[in-house]
Amino acid sequence: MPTDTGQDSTGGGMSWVSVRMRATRNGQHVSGAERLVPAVYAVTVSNVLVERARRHASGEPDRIVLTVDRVPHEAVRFAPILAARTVCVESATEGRRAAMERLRSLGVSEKAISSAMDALTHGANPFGGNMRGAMLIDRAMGERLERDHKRGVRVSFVDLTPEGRARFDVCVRGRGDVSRFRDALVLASKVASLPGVVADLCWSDDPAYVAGYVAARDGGYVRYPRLKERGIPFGGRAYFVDAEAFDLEKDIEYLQSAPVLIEVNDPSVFNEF
Ligand code: WAQ
Ligand code: MG
Repeated sequence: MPTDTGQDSTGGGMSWVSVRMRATRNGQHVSGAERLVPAVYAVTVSNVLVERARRHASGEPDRIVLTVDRVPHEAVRFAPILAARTVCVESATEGRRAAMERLRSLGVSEKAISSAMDALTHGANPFGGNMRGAMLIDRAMGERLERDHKRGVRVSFVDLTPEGRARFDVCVRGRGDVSRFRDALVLASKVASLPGVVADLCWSDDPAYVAGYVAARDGGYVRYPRLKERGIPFGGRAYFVDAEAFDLEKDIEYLQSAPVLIEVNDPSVFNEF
């Protein structure tokens, strides 16, 4: 997206907008997406998200809710994008073994790893099915720390900077549809910007999307092309935190509602993707 606003995107009095879209059919979630962009793009981006909701692979929604919030530039914070690399596993079994090994090396206990893997495998929602947000798990004791185990922690108010998005597009040109990878990398970069989070494990709940990742400030975003078998409708996210360093009140608030723009200052972050 060009920055032809006559203002530098890192400040200069520019205001921003958060645009969030959520589409449902018969009350069931169909798709959701969000952007954080200079206010002059509010209408353009709203159109893009509505169009996206209408063409979603899992069918046309009967309700699209668009939420547009103004975000003053003083409120916007910046965090670096995580470096991304792919570990070319050939099966879900091999992928999970590699992901578990990485989690161990990041200091996540066996107990915490197996409770997260188990929840993601069978649907992390205690009432059945998937959660809307992520589980928050004590990396040592393996206990769930968030209040609402059904919803979890939903990371929001995050996007690439306009310059970062342009650079991302150049780096991934010709690689097919990388939108899921991009959105996951952006979310993971916000999560990893918190010192109390030691690791982030995820795979999609989309039955056709079998890739997943383990992300951390330490070592970046490591993607595994296979973390589950095709056809499985369960997935989720687990944020492993250091209970001493993670402030339940303040850090959840940051994840859910602090506006954060992810910067791409070093283009070599995509070299191994
Ligand atoms: N914040 C926290 N958790 C979320 C959020 C969010 N904003 N969005 C989704 N989740 C949780 C929720 O439990 C979903 O069920 C689960 O994550 C999976 O969401 O190729 O597409 O949108 O490198 O299906 C990862 C691999 C793709 C990308 C992840 O997740 C790659 C994906 P989905
Ligand atoms: Mg999904």
